[in-house]
Amino acid sequence: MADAATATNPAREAFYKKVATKDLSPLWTTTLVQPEPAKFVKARPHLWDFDAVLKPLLLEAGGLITAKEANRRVLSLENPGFDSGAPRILESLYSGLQMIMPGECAPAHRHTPSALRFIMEGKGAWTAVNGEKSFMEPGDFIITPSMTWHDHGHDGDEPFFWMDGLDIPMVATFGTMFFEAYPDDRAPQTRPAGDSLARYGANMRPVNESWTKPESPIFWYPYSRAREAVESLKNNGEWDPFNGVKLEYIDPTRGGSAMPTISAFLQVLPKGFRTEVQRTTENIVFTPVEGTGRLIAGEGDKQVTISWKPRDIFCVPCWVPYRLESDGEASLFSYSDRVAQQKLGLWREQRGNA
Ligand code: GTQ
Repeated sequence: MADAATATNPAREAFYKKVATKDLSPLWTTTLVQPEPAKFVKARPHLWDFDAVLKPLLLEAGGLITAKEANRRVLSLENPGFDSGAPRILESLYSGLQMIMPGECAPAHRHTPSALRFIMEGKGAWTAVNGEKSFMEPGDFIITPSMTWHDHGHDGDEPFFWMDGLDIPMVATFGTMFFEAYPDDRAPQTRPAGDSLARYGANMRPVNESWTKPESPIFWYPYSRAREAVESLKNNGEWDPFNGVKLEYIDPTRGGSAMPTISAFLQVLPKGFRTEVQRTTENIVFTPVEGTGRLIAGEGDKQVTISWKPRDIFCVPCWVPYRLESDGEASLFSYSDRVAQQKLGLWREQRGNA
């Protein structure tokens, strides 16, 4: 803004006060449109430690409140760049860590935000989506599409942890927030476990069945299958210098992302790999499954080096340059708002230094 436009000027000040009483503001006194994301994006690269922080605090919460009382026993990840109160990990994305204890029920509900689960630790818990149960194993990726009934249960004998990724901030921007509780704790089971994967998960589809919804018909993407795919490509030695081997979870009926607003990926970095620097407008949440390494993110005096290990959760905000380093071989799950940005014509990337 030119100094002349904001310099003290009694006639202008009087005018600004007057327009404010009419629910108006002069655009020239505001900084609505910025030259680049760094001047606009508040989120910072940050890591939440699973073993030292998330798990012990959730276990403590387990002694204070049941899953049913809490509805969802979740600690929401609040990026330190934002004011507290409307939890989000990045400008457009929500992330939380959820724990369910043996025998507990997280009651059935549905909402307009789309959710994904990425399984961190435990045995014997399940999520039911649209009448179909998925038994969850560490590393599995599960989707809960917008307005599908879902409840979580646990038949095992140890605490069970998963990461929730939702598009809550995007839905909140539009104002299109709806939530309904199901009248009973459990929504009815109408299809056998594994049904959606059998129908659509074998590079085949049921004859005479059409699929027109904006999300994948598959709810459950087991880690074993995804890991096997990246392993084969890894063994063929085709490394992308920016991402190692990185595959996206897709909707097999269209070939696009599994969810309409969130993209999800599994990538492998070979032993001792250092990716080249890149930046994209994507807001990205990572959680390592196997291996340890570092995230180097930001520029100049804002650059940070963050060490990661399995089940930690870390984030890279829009347009922050970053690279990843692995010690031994590593695999990382990530989700981002890439598909939403691409649909809106906003996505861009820069590979290497400018
Ligand atoms: O499991 O449905 O972390 O509705 C936040 C909102 C989890 C869920 C969250 C939710 C859920």
